[in-house]
Amino acid sequence: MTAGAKWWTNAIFYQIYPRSFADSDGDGVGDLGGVVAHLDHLSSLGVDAIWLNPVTVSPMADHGYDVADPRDVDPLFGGLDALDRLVQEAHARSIRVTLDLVPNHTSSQHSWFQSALAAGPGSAERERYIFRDGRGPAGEQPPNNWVSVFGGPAWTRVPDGQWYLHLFDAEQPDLNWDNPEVFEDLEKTLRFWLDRGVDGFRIDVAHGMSKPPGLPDMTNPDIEMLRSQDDDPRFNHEGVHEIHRGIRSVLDDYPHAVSIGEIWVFDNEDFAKYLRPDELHMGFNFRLVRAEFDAVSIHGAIENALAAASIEDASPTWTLSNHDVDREVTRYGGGHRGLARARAMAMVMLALPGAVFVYNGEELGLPNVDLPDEVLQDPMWERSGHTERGRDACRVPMPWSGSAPPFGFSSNPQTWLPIPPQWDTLTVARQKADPDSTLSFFRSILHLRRNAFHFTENDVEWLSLGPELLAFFSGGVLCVLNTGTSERALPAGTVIASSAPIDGSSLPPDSAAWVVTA
Ligand code: TEU
Repeated sequence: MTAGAKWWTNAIFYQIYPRSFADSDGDGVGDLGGVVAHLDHLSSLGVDAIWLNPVTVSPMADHGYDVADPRDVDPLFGGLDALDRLVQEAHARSIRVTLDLVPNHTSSQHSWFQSALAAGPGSAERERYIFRDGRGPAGEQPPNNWVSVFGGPAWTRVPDGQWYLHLFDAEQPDLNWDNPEVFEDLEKTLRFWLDRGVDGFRIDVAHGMSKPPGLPDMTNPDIEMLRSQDDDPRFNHEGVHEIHRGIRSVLDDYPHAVSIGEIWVFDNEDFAKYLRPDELHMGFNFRLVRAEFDAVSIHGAIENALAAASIEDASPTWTLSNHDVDREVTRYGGGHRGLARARAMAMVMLALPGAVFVYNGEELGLPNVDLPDEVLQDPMWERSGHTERGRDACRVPMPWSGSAPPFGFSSNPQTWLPIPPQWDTLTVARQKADPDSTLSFFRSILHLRRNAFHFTENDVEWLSLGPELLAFFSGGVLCVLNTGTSERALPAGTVIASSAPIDGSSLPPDSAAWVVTA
């Protein structure tokens, strides 16, 4: 680390989806006690920080992203005491804890929304959300044509005839960020957690919150679910930056704390605006998630992500998967080939300067799971009229040990999503004992990222080794990826790691190597 660099500059974050990590109380749903029980797993990976998906009080319509009380922990996850204990135990192992903050919307069960429903049109209570009269002679049409990210209209009508906006599920009404009370309450939430020793926040839908005056129609309401466009009026409105400045002014009172925005904005200049010195510390850049397994596509994603962060001299960020996208093993084709490519891409990601985010199960090489209709829980499934299966497939609980489900995840055989029996070969216990496993591979490359790379700048030096080869020097190490179909020669040097067995002089298809050339 350079002098004055913040702890997150080249940090390894490990994302925990709490429902799916480990269950300590036998209800079949993961909880914070489960996280504490498995902190050794995180220590052995050598992660610097945890990002916990929401654990605040919630009816769980969107598994915690519908927050009913932002300043308390849901009993399902063990309550506030369990979080305090996690923070303490993680800190004792030098692991930081960052929470998910959900400022765009609340749960419809939040006391504010319940009072807004009771108080009626024109009331101060309704001004905390986005209520409007409908269009058409009797107001029977929604106020505009916006669609929900999860499918269907973004408006729901209440019994007195008004409509309220929800960019996500109907149980997630959007807050009215033009109302100063909304920021005042968020400030309380930020200080509440930071005063308890939390190390920062991943900010949900950080490109949302602010809405354009008059709520103009979308030009493309037929947009795919979970997608938005840079000129989409639902997101990335200029007013969002004032909100981030407000958040930053609070975080600056806690210099140890980091903010990382979930920013689904692809124009580099627009993306960088979120990273100005008085806004977010870092922003998730999703180009690598969207890249094909193809040297040109990956090169473009890395170049753009580096360029976007460098506009404001921010740390770049890298992620291959999270709880909203298909697992990379599946995205890259599934089976042996998907796994080989996922391992190779992990080496590309871990060779890059900046913060990296590993999603729980990625270190085991977990694929998506084909789940039967009757177990699906993502609100997208219902809202899409059963045409989109949603994100459950990448949220299946972690297999820890044993030879049959629930694989030590829970004492309860009824886990919130079923774990496939085929995962007996993928458990942590089994992989730990096998030096050639994906887990052993991850441990070794994570360790090497910390010890063999010396990142001094947020840039890489590209090498041209031929088509279908991606090659770059970074932190003093050469990373080479072969996205072609034939074995290719490696430059001379010492191979310090490879994603597949290699003889030292050539690189098989679908694999990567780190080479020290000096
Ligand atoms: O995700 C936001 C989300 O759904 C994006 O994938 C979406 O495509 C984008 O906003 C469009 O620009 C976050 C959480 O990660 C997700 O799990 C939640 O369901 C969602 O917010 C609602 O809180």
